[in-house]
Amino acid sequence: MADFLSKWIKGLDKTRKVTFSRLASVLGTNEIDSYLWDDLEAILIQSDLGVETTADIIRNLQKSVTEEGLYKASDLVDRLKHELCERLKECPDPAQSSSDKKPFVILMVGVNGSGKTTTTAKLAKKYKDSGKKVMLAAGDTFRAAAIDQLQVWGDRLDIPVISGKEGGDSAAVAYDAVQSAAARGMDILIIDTAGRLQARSNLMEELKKVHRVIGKALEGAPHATWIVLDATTGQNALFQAKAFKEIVKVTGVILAKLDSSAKGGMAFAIAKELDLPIIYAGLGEKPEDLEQFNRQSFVDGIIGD
Ligand SMILES: Nc1nc2c(ncn2[C@@H]2O[C@H](COP(=O)(O)OP(=O)(O)OP(=O)(O)O)[C@@H](O)[C@H]2O)c(=O)[nH]1
Ligand SMILES: [Mg+2]
Repeated sequence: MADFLSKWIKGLDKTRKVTFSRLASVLGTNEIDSYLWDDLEAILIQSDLGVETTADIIRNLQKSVTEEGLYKASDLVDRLKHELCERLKECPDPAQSSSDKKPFVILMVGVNGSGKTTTTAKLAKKYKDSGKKVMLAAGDTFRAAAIDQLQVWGDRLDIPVISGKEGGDSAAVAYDAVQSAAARGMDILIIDTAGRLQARSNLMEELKKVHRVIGKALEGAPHATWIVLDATTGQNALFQAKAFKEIVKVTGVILAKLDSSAKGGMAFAIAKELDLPIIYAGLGEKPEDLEQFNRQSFVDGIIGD
């Protein structure tokens, strides 16, 4: 099996085993009957797909059964995979392809503990490995430990980190970092920020300021604003993302901790309700455990063979 595919299969182990594995018995050797539709509906809803998406998929499958005269449940497997794939949006990483925006500035946002700093490090490694000059900025000035955490990653990956003082102004750190990245001819600057709950309006206002100040330092920046969502929180993450979208122009989602989640099905709800592409998926804690989101690999990972 291709290396990247086995990463998806392994990374989606929990989601597959806890929820989608029951598909095997439902879509096994039986004939298609009304029990099957009930079972299928229950599995898809329990897999965090959301009620509407589930109803939509069932409707389309039933239509193809009538139109094509299918009677074996196993004939539905490929059609189900197709239905699932169709509902996901993927998008190539703009930072990998853009050469006219230099530095390409990425702002990382999300609630506390969602995986922002780890994902920032993973991205930095990926870009560096592809030959780009990368810089990091420790925009989380709330805790000294947060600044240290990013610095440790920077040392490990041999990537420069711009940071301010604990308790300092995170917008000022972001501003300095953009200027420094431009002066030093960096290709990519990734700005990590402090975790903030969407209900804390003062912190959300601060994020707005960080976003605005980055644009003052470099016109058009940030070129990408990615929200890191913790896949273990399931559909809860949707509310967070909606709130962040109202504050700053979020351009994509990174789904972290898919490997520790049984709720990978939330990816479908993200696609439906947020109208944002998933750019990357976190499939483990190590720096190399970040994969560009690929909908076919994702669906193969949750359904298996
Ligand atoms: N298994 C797994 N763990 C992850 C992944 N991404 C992050 N983590 C873990 O999640 C925890 C929190 O990660 P951080 O990167 O510190 O999260 P954060 O969003 O920066 O947290 P705050 O700065 O406190 O808001 C750490 O223990 C990470 O190792 C992932 O893709 N898979
Ligand atoms: Mg952090």
